[in-house]
Amino acid sequence: MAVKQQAPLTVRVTCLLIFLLLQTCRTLAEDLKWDENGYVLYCPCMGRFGNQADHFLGSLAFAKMLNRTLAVPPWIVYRHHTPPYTNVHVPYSEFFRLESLSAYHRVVSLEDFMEKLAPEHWPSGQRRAYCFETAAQRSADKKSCPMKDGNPFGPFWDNVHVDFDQSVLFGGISFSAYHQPQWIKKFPPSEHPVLAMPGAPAQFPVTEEHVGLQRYVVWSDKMVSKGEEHISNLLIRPYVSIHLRIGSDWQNACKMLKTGDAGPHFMASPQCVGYNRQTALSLTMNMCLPDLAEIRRAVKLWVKKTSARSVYIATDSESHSRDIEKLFKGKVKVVTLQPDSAQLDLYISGRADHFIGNCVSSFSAFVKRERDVHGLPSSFFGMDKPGKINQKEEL
Ligand code: GFB
Repeated sequence: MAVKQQAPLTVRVTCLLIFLLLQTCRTLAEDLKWDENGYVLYCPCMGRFGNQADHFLGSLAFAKMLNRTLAVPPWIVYRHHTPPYTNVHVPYSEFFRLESLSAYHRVVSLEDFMEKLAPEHWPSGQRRAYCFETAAQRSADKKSCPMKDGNPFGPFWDNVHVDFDQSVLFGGISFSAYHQPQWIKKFPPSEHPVLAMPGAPAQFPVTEEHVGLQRYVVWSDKMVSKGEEHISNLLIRPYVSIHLRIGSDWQNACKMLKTGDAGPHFMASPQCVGYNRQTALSLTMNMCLPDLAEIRRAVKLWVKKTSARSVYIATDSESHSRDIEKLFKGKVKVVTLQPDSAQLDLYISGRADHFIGNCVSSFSAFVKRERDVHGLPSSFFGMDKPGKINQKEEL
């Protein structure tokens, strides 16, 4: 009699787990049901990662305020100097867990919305764009929302194969909670199921009340394992991470401080000078564009305070790693990633024992918010204690 041989237990358990995983994935994908409360769609068309992240938090809050599902857009990554030389649209879930957002509010990825819901519920021919009357002034007939005019607008909607058929204009209304009743009255979901906008329905920088939403922006498993691998292979704890935002575009932006064209509220600066315009601290040049002396001073201070054994440098330009190495006569390991990766820099900085950021940069602001969520300490160049200008600079 032939005896039927069974696969070893480990193989059977693995197969069962794979089967269950596939089933769960299939259920999640098939479970997408149309939300009668409506949707918010937008293009993260302003700025690069840090700007888009600030806008994302406000947009999430806006969708919740209107009780609509947020169609989470991909990140727009600009590749002007490296192949493919066009914008890359990176799905949100490549960097972060989409599921973690659900603890705050209902979300669906824009890609899933387009693939699974739009064909039936938002078919082409019935796609309305919503924008401020002032934005429509830029169009040729002054009545159309400039949804696809230029870069990154056109490529963004082309990426999900969307053309707009009609425009709905509005005015005298803002994205803040103050105008919630007007939004609901003006655009009931029964008549306006999909509010698709040319830009984020949010302020930049993120408002103080929405800073805490960062807790729902949780790194994807892939990013965690890549990031942790880099930390354990390259760094020795405790480590201090610094963000050097010193490239040419930044040098130009910070010139506005010298010419007096920028007040204390300049780009992401409310994070360190304070959100209240009346009581905001002044913004010094070292807080925007720290010189080498300030970089060395701050690094030395925090390495000493934390007894750091390594320093991680995230930079958009020069790393100054030699200068920093010299400060510690080879006793502290100095690390910078080559080739650089914006998201790995953010991840590694987020996990450091201390972080020195740039007060004006929204790239630094992402790290600062995440660290605040986890109760980890941060400071800024030119501001050792957030909310208190360094003594010497005040003079
Ligand atoms: O993130 P972001 O909006 O911050 O834009 P800011 C800066 C971009 O520069 C990042 C790169 O998204 C990265 O692509 N970058 C900056 C870095 N610092 C680093 C770094 O430490 N490591 C790596 N790998 N990349 C705003 C822009 O930048 O600055 C606006 O969004 C405008 O469009 C303004 O240009 C002047 O708030 O610093």
